[in-house]
Amino acid sequence: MRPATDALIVIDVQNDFCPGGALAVAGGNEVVPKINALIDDYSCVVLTQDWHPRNHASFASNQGAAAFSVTEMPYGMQVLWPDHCIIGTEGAAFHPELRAAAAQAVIRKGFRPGIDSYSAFFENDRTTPTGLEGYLRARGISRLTFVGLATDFCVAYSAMDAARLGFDAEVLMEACRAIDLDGSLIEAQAAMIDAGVVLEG
Ligand code: VGL
Ligand code: ZN
Repeated sequence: MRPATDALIVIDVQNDFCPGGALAVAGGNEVVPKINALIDDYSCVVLTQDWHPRNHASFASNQGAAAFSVTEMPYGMQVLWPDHCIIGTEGAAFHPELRAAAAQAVIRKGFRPGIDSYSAFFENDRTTPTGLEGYLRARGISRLTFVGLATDFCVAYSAMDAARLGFDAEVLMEACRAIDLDGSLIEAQAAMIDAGVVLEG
């Protein structure tokens, strides 16, 4: 058992990011047994859930643009995604084999139509908080292990924000899978190391 100051942060292990889903990550389902095996070691387990309204600005279909193209939003550059993780749908549900009932908190993100939210801590403007920081600090937690989907987007943004906020942040790479769009995985790995995130496994 890890000390009470440690938390496991499980990023977006949802049907739409697994094979057969709307924004499938290769091997996304493979993280599920690995994460399930870690859960009992942590006294604090938090899940994040990508949670978008149908009119979300990050959907290519709402911008008349091609999926995986890039556009400029008021808050910066934004990849336009296939419609995914729509509020209340099966695609937005956690993978059925994930031990989701063991989590004490679920942080939903990306529910404001005009702004995406990769990080578990802040929306993509890098300033609007999700509330996770306060939750963890109130519980006296200082060390975070990140696992889940996708390594190069939501996991990386979350781990880098954690390091920036002063948490000890590690990413267990074997329990993550990447989208890997135009070298985004290599870039994200370098950026995480620069930010002081420890990459394990
Ligand atoms: C994610 C793209 C869009 C992720 C979420 O979970 O990494 N990526 N929405
Ligand atoms: Zn999303």
